[in-house]
Amino acid sequence: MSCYWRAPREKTEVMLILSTAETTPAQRVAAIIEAIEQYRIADCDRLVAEAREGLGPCVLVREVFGPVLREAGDRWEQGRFSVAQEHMLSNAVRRQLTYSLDEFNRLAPAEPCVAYTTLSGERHEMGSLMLAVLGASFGVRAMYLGPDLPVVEVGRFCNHVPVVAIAISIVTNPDVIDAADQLCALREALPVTTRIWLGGQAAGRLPTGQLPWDCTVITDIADFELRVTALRKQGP
Ligand code: B12
Repeated sequence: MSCYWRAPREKTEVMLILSTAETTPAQRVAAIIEAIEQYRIADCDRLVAEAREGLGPCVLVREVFGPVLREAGDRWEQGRFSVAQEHMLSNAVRRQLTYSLDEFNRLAPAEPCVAYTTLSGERHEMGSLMLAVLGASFGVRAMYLGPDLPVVEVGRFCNHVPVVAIAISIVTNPDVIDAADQLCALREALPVTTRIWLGGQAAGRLPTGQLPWDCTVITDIADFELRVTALRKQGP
């Protein structure tokens, strides 16, 4: 349990902020949103870090980081959060996810290895980073390449590093970023042995008939978990 006193903002206000093993994911989400609402950056950072320390990666991603990012993003779209507030959260979450990724990767063998990225024009990066953390937590080394990557660059990377699969996160409407064309070019740029995994909230809208032969659309995290677990058992 961690517990500390925050200096009161007004003479009458004394706030005890508690975070215990019993704090539910929904309470964590509400506390983080409240901290951002009031521009309490240090509290936001601390609450996000405590969520990572107190929860396993699946619950963390599905029940805290996913919902809190969506809530903050929706408020930003509605004009209720400023860009700076949205960035406060994204930065805090990104830092903690990167920390987790390093920790899990240190424990995972060098091979097999899966790379994670998004196509050119796709700036939504958090789903990809979260998936990399989940993959590494299942014991399969994760190379997070960052978002908005031209397929030529992805191909160049995979021709230097033995990557068994490249996981692509599709969030923006696939028509807008010509996802099918990019995926065909990606297939050409990759070694034949590298599989293409597709997922994310707009992956279901991909024109399946126009995709390269070996693209697999992974519809949920349970399916992803099965695939990375199979890779781990298979070994290098
Ligand atoms: C934050 C946000 C942004 C931020 C992104 C910041 C960042 N650094 O990532 C910014 C401000 C940049 C942004 C910009 C835009 N955004 Co935006 N954004 C969001 C928001 C609010 C949250 C997205 C997020 O981080 N989700 C959290 C993650 C964890 O969830 P996730 O991506 O679904 O990932 C999970 C799963 O899907 C899965 N997964 C993800 N990838 C993969 C891959 C594989 C292989 C597998 C198996 C699973 C998997 O695992 C993850 C963990 O569970 C959503 C709203 C929403 N309801 O989602 C809109 C949303 C995604 N954005 C939207 C839009 C339209 C835009 C803009 C076009 C807006 C504009 N007019 O400029 C631009 C486009 C930018 C671009 N070119 O990419 C739309 C997309 C609609 C569509 N499908 O076309 C949404 C849905 C908002 C809406 N209600 O309309 N956005």
